[in-house]
Amino acid sequence: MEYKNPIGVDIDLETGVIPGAKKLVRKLSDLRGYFLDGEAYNELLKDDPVVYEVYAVEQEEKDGDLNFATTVLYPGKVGKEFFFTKGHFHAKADRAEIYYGLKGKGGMLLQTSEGKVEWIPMKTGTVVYVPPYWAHRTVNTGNEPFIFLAVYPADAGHDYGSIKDKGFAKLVIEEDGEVRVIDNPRWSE
Ligand code: M6P
Ligand code: ZN
Repeated sequence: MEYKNPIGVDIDLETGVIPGAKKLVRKLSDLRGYFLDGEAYNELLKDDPVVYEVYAVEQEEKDGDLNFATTVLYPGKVGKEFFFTKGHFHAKADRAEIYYGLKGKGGMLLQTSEGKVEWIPMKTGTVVYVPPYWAHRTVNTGNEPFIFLAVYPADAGHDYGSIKDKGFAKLVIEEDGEVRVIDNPRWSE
């Protein structure tokens, strides 16, 4: 038996940084086609802001092992639509995931391949269980970075395809100073 070494790391709860983790940066230009308001997207693209960063500690893609990652999702909007992560199904679609809110506020959109959708608000201390077969996207509805931890099977993988093509059935927007979860006018099953 080959034993791996256990890991203990301290997440910086102010910045979300996991020391030694692999850092991934997603800028607005990486999210082309994701937001409803194309004009607002092109305008903001001149600055190409960072939308989110991921600090991931990942293992080989083996059954039974676990990965963990923090995400720092910056505040911002494209038109009325709050900044969000791309969102994905798992490549192994039956793999579940746990999210834990560390800082800021936002929420998670979850959706099945049949288009059933749920919105779960999140703040510091919120745990979200993502069941098998649900796509998931996080949204920052506040005005500071929304930071959370995710724990997921090492062999889950990411399947971005259908979300990239079709989006979610709901959009999370700001209207009259309120957070609203509305039907996506461009949604088609
Ligand atoms: C969480 C986890 C990661 C994921 C990241 C960003 O940290 O679910 O697996 O990569 O969020 O989300 P996305 O991959 O959808 O851009
Ligand atoms: Zn996931």
